[in-house]
Amino acid sequence: MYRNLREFIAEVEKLGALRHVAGADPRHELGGITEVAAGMPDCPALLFDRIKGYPAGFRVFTNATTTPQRAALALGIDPTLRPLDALKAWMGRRATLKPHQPVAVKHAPFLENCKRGGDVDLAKLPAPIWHSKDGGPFIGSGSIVVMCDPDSSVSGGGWINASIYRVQVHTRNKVTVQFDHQGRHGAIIAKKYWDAGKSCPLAVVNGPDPALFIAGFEYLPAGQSEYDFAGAIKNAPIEVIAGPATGLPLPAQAEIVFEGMLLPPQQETLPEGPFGEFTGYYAADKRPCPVMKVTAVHHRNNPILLGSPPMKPPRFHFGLPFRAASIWSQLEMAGVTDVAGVWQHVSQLMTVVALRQRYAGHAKRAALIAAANSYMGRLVVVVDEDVDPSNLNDVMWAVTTRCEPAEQIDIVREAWSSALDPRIPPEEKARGVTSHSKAIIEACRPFAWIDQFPPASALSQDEARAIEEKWGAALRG
Ligand SMILES: Cc1cc2nc3c(=O)[nH]c(=O)nc-3n(C[C@H](O)[C@H](O)[C@H](O)COP(=O)(O)O)c2cc1C
Ligand SMILES: [Mn+2]
Repeated sequence: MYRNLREFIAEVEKLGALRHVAGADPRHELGGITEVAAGMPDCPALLFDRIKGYPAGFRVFTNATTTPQRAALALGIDPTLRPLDALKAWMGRRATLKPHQPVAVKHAPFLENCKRGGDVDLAKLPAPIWHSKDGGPFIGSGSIVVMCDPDSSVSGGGWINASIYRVQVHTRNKVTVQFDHQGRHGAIIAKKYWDAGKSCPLAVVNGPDPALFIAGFEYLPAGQSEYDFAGAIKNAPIEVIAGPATGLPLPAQAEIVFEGMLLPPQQETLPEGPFGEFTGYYAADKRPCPVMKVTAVHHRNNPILLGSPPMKPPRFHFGLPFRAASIWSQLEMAGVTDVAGVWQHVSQLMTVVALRQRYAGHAKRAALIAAANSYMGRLVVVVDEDVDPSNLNDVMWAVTTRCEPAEQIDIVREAWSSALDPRIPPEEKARGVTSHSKAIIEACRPFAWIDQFPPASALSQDEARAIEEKWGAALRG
């Protein structure tokens, strides 16, 4: 498996999925190219070089894991599997992953170039302004923020949290780190330092390898390190080295690393954002945000920044809906049998569960569990097992032919959303409302007369696959 971002990029190139782009402007153009490419049927990964205003060799890599194929590659799962089979393979593996602790190494390529104190100048790095109305350049769109819980200690092998929070560049040595809510592990850890009247030591890892990028997105229990999860994905420990400024264990294979202090908000904040969001809107305004004073910057020669700007759906950071894999596994843990698949569409704003109904209420039971765990999603659909939940056309066929709206749509009120929800009315948002309602669409054949439901005329998925195997070559010509 790839050892770092560079080896991953080489694997992507071998699959024929990498495009090289020279001469793009980091102000709006680089983000625009990324968005257009993400909307193309093959959604290529992009390696930008000769970025306008920056020396050749300072590169930005985008659309890293945006297809099912590259998301599978990042997990070490066969990239030729059908997307639902790949997600199922991941769901099974995820449930049995054994945390793999990092291993300390003596050398880190990112120490090839180091600047400390007054020599720090973040303007030397190509941080793109991704979307036209963004409040500024964001170096951290796919970067990992590393902190150590003060109730443990770095030397004592304390809890290292390493997850993704966006990072905006403000001055030559100041960036902001944005927590969506106060329950984020980074927010909880920082507050412990601040409450003790201290700044919080932290590092921002730009250009992490994709296993860390995926781990940084997972909801892990407090106390569990994303490093251990990334190691488990790779079945090899993440190599770490103590940061020269903070002593924090930093991924030795990273491309660009900042170290510094997150200042107590009573001391300083800066207006952060706005930033184009994954829903395809700017639903959250500029707001005061914790400031990181950067005291050291390190980078490899010819560094590569991993960029993962949010984009209008269906474009999403990950081509396999990882949160759907968690819901699938939660359904199994809760004892819901016969789940054929779970998928999310519209950048995780719509969840679909497919199952073979065995008893009255089976489908609704699954739907309620899925709804409870669908972050910001207004739509949960349950379909029968013959419908491929990853195929939106198939799902809509079931919705339009098996669901009687007057009987099979339920609304759950005051459910889990966030301040990024574009549909919460302004006056409610101003009051701090972050909930919304969710529709559950039961697009299953009604269980009471399931045996009398008209049989489907189309081939089953297995029959279609058998035909494809036997006749596919003739059909493709
Ligand atoms: C590309 C990307 C950007 C993200 N940006 C943010 C962000 O700016 N703030 C935030 O709180 N969560 C963000 N998230 C979500 C968190 O990384 C994710 O929920 C993670 O599980 C939080 O980790 P924690 O449980 O250690 O706090 C982002 C996720 C991705 C994939
Ligand atoms: Mn965490």
